[in-house]
Amino acid sequence: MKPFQGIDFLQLDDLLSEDEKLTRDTVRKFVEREVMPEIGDWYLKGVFPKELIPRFADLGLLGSNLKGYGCAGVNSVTYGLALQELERGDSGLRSFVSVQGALCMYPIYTFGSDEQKKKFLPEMAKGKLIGCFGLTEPDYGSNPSGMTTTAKKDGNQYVLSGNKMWITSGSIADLAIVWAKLNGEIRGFIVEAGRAGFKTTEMKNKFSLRASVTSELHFQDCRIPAENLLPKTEGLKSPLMCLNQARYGIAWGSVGAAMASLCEAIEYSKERVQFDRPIAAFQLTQKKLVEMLTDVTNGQLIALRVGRLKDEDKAKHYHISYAKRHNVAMALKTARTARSILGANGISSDYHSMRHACNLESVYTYEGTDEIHTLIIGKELTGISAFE
Ligand code: TGC
Ligand code: FAD
Repeated sequence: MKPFQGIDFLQLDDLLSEDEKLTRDTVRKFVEREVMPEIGDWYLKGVFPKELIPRFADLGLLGSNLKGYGCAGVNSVTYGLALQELERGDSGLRSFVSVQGALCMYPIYTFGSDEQKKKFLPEMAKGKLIGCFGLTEPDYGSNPSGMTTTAKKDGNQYVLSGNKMWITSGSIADLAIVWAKLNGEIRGFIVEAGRAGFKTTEMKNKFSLRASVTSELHFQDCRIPAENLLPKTEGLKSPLMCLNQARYGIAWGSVGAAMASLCEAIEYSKERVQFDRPIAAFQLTQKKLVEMLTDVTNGQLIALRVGRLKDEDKAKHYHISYAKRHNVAMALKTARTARSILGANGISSDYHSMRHACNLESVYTYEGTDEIHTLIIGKELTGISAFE
């Protein structure tokens, strides 16, 4: 297979700075050399490649858009382009980096005390401490405000009880950012692995995101020091602010998975001969490819525009919902269409589009389902909330 060239039909590279392109190309080469030869095997075996964590750190990918504490401090577009390249490898790798940076380092950075920031962020940027983010519960997914996990103050400790489910990196994490109700208000807590009363169970039987660890977290009268409360958290708004960061990254990452699928389909269709002609010569195939190209290019434009808005501090949560919703649905459709162009070969792990499609089924659901983002945008459009 040829090295990945990307897709840039509307010459969007002209809108990127040299630094942005350099980061994109560096991560692209890393994925080409260190991910693509192995990813099919990792996926089939259901293994997350932990050996890549130091490489993510070397490349400055962990908390890369945060400033100080050993983080790279890049702008939102550079951050997005890096996630695009990672997810062109596999959504599970992008998931790991999103959770570490947007869902664990960001809340410590934004809601933490100076001591918490100094203690955790530099080690997390180096990949020496791994984080997970526990919001979802067995009975509260789309509606996290109903969560039943509680925290109670007892002297200079908090006591946590409850269960979290579908938690990325849960069983390999050194610390969990856990959202629980304290006197009825949602607050964030840092729970270090190994605390008495805190256990994790890996969820193994997945068809999707197989190269990523997904776990349940169990808290049974788990005592943590009072200083592990994230002091500036207040209500559901705090975890939703973290989700904005991660959803933004997904808007770029999903473009990467779509670009990978389109490139694979173009290349395959030029080589595969049926009825004495490459299948790329058939009008129906060309129509599929052109529609995929149009969808991918629209996704690129959306990600770039929302990235620039974010860098100007003008991105609202509904802009991010728009980008996540459009780009994930677009990527899922693109990956499925690419798989159809590959015929039976498309179901083999020698090719990538079907793995992307299987992964994107999770991406369509996590970080707010497609329906939830539809309703967030619907609320902005009409002024009426469908949730109340
Ligand atoms: P609602 O009353 O609308 O809002 C409560 C407060 O929050 C504010 N707000 C936001 N703030 C920041 N960012 C946002 N996106 C916000 N959305 C709302 C809102 O203004 C209000 O503030 P205030 O000051 O008035 O208190 O809350 P609601 O209970 O009606 O819920 C709204 C809803 C449904 C949109 C929200 O619950 C939601 O987004 N649900 C989806 C849950 C979700 O996305 N879970 C993701 C879990 S983490 C995950 O999936 C990680 S996957 C990781 C990986 O592997 O990549
Ligand atoms: P439900 O909320 O039960 O939804 C089921 C269906 O009902 C969906 O189609 C939904 O859109 C629809 N629905 C619900 N409410 C409405 C409504 N008001 N109007 C219309 N339709 C509605 N969570 C974490 O906290 N941390 C993680 O690290 C994490 N990682 C994940 C990794 C993977 C691989 C997966 C699959 C999930 C992960 N999640 C994580 C959980 C994820 O965020 C939830 O699955 C998601 O928020 C949806 O919740 P649910 O699965 O309970 O579905």
